[in-house]
Amino acid sequence: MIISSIELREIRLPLIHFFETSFGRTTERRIVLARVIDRDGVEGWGECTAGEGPFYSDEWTDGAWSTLEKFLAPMVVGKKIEDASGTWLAMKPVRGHRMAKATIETACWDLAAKRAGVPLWQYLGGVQTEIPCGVSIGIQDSPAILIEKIERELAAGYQRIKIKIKPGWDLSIIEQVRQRFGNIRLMGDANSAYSLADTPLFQELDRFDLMMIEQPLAHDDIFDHAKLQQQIKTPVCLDESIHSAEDATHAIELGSGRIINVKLGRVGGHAEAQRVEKVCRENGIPVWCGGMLESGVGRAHNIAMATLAGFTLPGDISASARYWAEDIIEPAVTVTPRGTITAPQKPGIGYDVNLERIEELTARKEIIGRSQI
Ligand code: OSB
Ligand code: MG
Repeated sequence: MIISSIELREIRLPLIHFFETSFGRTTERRIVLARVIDRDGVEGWGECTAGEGPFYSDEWTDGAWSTLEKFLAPMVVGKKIEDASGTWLAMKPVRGHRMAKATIETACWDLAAKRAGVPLWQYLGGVQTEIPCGVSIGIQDSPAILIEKIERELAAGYQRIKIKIKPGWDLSIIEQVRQRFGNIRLMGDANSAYSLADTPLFQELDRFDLMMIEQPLAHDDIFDHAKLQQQIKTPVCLDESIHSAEDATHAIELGSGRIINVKLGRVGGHAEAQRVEKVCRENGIPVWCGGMLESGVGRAHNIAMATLAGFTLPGDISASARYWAEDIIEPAVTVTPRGTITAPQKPGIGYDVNLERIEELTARKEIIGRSQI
C-alpha cells in the first residue's frame, strides 16, 4: 500500500470520573488520533496512548504530536509499505517514541485489514473470539468509595479487580478489600512507587493471595524486580519496564517477574506486541492487555491484540461507558454479563469511527501529505 496522507488530530475528552495513580490524577484526556489514507482512499485509524504529561512514560501528548508531525508522518507519507509491519521500518531512524510510532503503525494495520476485508483481530492472527475483561480502579478519596466501586464492577461481571496502590494507600487498603471480598481475583498496580527497601511490605502483601503485583519498582528496572521476585510469593507483573520483545526476553531470563502486561503504545504497535506475545507464550509467561484510558479507537485496537493466544489473563479492557459519556466509535465497547468482550466481525478495527463526534472534540488538526478528503 502507498500512504498518501496522514491526518493528525488532538481531541479533548473529559473522563466521567477522575483516574488517579501513584503519579497523579487525570480528569480530561488529550488524545492524538491518526487517520491514515492510502492511494485508493482506504483509511485506517490509530490512537496515541501517551498521557497528558511525561509521568507514566517519557512520552506525552504535545511531545508525541511534534514527533508525529515533524518526523514520523513525513517518513511514512508517499512510501510504499509492503505490509503493516513494514511501517515500523519506515520510522526506524527515530529512536524511542514508541507511543507516537504506534499511533501510525496501528492505523496502518487497521487500513491493511480493511484492504484485506477481514477483522483486524483475524488479520493479526488472533484466535479468541471472546476476551476476558478486568477493571483498573484508581486511588479514591476513601476506602468506602473504593469498596463501593468494586461492588459495582463485580456486579457488572468483570472477572478481575485491579487497584492502584501507592505508599499510604497499600497494605491496609488491600486488607480491607480482601476482608470484604473473600475470593475475587484481585491485584495491585504500584506504577513504580516503591524501591527494594520496601521488600518487607511486599512480603506482608503475600498473605492476601493477590494474582500479581504490577510494576512495584522503578519504571526502567528489571534487575531489582528480579531480586524482589526471589523474596516474595506473589507473582510480579511488569508493565513500564517492557518496551520490546528483547526487554521481555531479558526480564524472563533474569526472573524479573512471572507475568507481563502488554500495551500497544508502550511497545510501539501491533508488530512488536505480536513479538512480545510470542516470546512470552514460548516461555510460559502469561500476558494480558494493559489499558491507557483509551478512547474507542485505542480500545478497539486493544481488543484485536488481546485475541492473540498468549493473552490468557483478563486485561484492563473495559466498557466505553466506564470512561466516556459518549465514545468516538459506534457502537460503544460493551461487556457481556460474563465479563467478556466479543471480537467484532467488521473489517479493520471492527467499529465505525464517529467523525461528527471527533470533529466536535477536535482541538487541533494537521494533514501531512496530499489530502483526499
Ligand atoms: O499502569 O496500567 C497502568 C492508566 C494510565 C496509565 C497507566 C496505567 C493505567 C491504568 C488504566 O491502569 C487502565 C485502563 O485503561 O482502564
Ligand atoms: Mg500498570
